Amino acid sequence: NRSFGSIAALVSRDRLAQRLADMAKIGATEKGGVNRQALSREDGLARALLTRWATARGFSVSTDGIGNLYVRREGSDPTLPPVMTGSHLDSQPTGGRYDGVYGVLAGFEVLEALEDAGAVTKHAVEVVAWTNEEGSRFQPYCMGSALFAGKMDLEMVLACTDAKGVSVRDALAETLALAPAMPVRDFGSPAAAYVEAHIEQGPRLEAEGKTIGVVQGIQGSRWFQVEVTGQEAHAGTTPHGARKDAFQTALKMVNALNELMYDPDDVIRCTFGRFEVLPGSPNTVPGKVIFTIDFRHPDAKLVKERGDQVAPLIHSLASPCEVVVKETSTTAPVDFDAGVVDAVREAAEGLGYASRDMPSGANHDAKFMAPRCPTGMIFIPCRDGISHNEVEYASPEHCHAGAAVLAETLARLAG
Ligand code: HGY
Ligand code: MN
Ligand code: MN
Ligand code: MN
Repeated sequence: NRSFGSIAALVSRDRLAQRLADMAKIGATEKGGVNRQALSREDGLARALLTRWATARGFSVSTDGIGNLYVRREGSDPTLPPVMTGSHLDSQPTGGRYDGVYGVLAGFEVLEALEDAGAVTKHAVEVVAWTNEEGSRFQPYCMGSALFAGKMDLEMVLACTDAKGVSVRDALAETLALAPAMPVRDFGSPAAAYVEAHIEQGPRLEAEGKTIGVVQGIQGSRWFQVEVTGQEAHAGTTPHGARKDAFQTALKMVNALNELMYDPDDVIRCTFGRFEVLPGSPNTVPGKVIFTIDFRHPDAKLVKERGDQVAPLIHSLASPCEVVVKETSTTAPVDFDAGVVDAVREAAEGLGYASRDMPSGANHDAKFMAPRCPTGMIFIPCRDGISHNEVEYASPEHCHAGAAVLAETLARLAG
């Protein structure tokens, strides 16, 4: 009962740009980015703002045991599962104004366009703001979508603590208190499909002058946390032969891991994002080092085989210190549903946007939705391909284009 493009025509570039600007005020940093870490006060304020916007438009809101925030526009057939979209409101400590937020607000813009059109969809359409996609403050990442998909245990997640020892359980209670009370749903409610819009966080679309990325899937990734324990000692009096120097031991491990992960084709990704040397005093031999490993690759076999060598290699280099290696996340590569991928490509072509098929190097909540229901993603370019950085930027035109493609894709899937 709707012609192609009729919903996209009501997607407003300026309304979306304004909501992105309003949301970016929460946790705004000096350099124009955001620090809105998972289950922080800023995260709670962002959820409260989205909740206010949703109820002002007559959409219903609900949450679940980990604080995922669902904004729902009813369909004509309540027996059908919703078509879902969304992303995350939490950010890196020095994050940008678009990573995650764009997908939540592009989804919200689609709900508004459907409402403005007085459109009747068979399926309800829901926008989700997933809890802790980033995994920066609390590991593992994607706690919200993983629990929704039945891939993590709630008690284990609630017991996770940040570097200061604050638990997810306590942080969640504080965050939820900042938004109005709302109905709580169980995990694992059915979904007819899930489509997530996101900035590319890489340089390809911009380099090729393409507006839309038709995402084929997401590479595999394995995260480790390594704790090396040696013995604090006096820097002036302790012979090197008598030291249990946690830094020197960790350094050997990192050098060996760099060799293990060396890839002349530059496809492997291996990042030591956190590296803490304690106590951090110039004249005390380091007694403890904590470091993280973020290893990724598109090939499932290589992710398994190369990833399985990490812990044994680290243990083989531990002496004279002690070492504990924790694997905090393991996710295999996922391929998105061909039907949804085609729907995204046809929407982009139908609306006249230059597009290209491409993989995702970044993890997304769509990784956990893919085994649950037909899933796909839409990328838009971001300037210089920069993300996880306060200078992250996507133009209003590209934000609008992604939301228009999302609108037509969701309208088609919602019937
Ligand atoms: O780490 C990731 O890939 C995601 O952007 N948080
Ligand atoms: Mn993201
Ligand atoms: Mn991110
Ligand atoms: Mn993500």
